[in-house]
Amino acid sequence: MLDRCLGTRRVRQIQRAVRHGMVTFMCLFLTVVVLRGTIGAGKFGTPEQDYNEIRERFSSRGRRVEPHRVLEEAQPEPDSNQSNNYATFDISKILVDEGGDEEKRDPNKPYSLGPKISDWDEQRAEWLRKNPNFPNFIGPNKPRVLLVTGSSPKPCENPVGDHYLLKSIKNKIDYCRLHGIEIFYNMALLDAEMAGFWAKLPLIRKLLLSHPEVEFLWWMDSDAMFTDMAFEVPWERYKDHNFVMHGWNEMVYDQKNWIGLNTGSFLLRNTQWALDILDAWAPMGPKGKVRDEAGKVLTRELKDRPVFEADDQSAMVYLLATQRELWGEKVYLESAYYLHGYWGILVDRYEEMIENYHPGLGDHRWPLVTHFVGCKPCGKFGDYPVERCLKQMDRAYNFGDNQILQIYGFTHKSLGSRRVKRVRNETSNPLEVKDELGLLHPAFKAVKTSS
Ligand SMILES: [Mn+2]
Repeated sequence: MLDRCLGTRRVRQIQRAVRHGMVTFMCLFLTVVVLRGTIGAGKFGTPEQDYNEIRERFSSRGRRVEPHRVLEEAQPEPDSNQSNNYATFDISKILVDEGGDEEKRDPNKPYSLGPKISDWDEQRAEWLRKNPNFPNFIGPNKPRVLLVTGSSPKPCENPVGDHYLLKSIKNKIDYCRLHGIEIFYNMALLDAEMAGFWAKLPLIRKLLLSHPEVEFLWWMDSDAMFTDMAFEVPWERYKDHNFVMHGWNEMVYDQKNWIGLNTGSFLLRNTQWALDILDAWAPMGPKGKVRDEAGKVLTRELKDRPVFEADDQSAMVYLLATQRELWGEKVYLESAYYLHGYWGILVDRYEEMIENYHPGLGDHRWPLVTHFVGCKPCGKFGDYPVERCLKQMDRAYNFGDNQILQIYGFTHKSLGSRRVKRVRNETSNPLEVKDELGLLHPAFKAVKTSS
């Protein structure tokens, strides 16, 4: 049919051209295959080729250093969005703060932490009865405890703050692991109105209600660290109390001193009573006019309080001092050991403590907690010189960490040193080693078994 249309000679010409084209294509294909094998194929190469290429790129002594430098110089400056340098990257580029969608509360309505609950004790008792595998006591006189701490959802306002937060949570993890305590680290602001020192209130309520198996919630600030890893809280002492804070009755009830108690480290029993005191505590919290006006009342009514917006600690002193008959009976102000210990009076005495005493005492001889009140390690400005704060936080951390390291036969070279040294020789009978403080298998960590 083609013959009839184009003539025999023309057909033969076309056939010849097709054959030539196929030969040319085969040559091209073979050229590509050969080149691919000799000069490398970049992203499409074998893993080995890719590895060699990466190694050459990052090796300053590579065989192809000179040609590479020429190539790099010829390349245009990379877009700053594409830089591999973490040190110069502006973190604010990826921090997205979706604002504006918060529902505004009616400022005329009083603030509330949540729907009114008045039968929590019954609800919780029923739940515990139905869930025997989640007992609120994990041993005789050993309540199930949840330690709650946290920090801002944003990176710290100074370059080392997050490192100190890391040390602080590592310190708490160590204590909690040794003492069979669960831990919750919060980084979410659950209620924008309760930002700052008030953020713990909505969080605590939420956790109490979600975890009926938890008997005690232990709040601890991120600027507080455990310095006595061997001290077990005397739970038995609080069997008739719902709220334990470090403090003194006279300073709170008689003097109404704003530092008569501390809310940086406290124990709260999971009860209806706890929900009620949270409700009574919260109204001074909402930021803005409410918090500012409440601050004036607190400064006027409490002893030695500076002028500033309402804070949770002052509000608690005020609540207890003005409504002692309502709350006082179930509040235990502890001063026999440092559930909270002010760092200013402790950190310079660590060497003296090591010289004369031993962990497990929890009090002025070996404080359970060292709390860096006023240091603001994650902020821009604190109330004390930064150098003193950071240096002493390192010392407190190492003081506590030495008790962890001794379990494994090590210790920090000094309280100011990150470096460690061996204090025990290795042994071929590792299970016969008993650590000095008995922290490897302490009685207070033992869990009851259903036998
Ligand atoms: Mn604090």
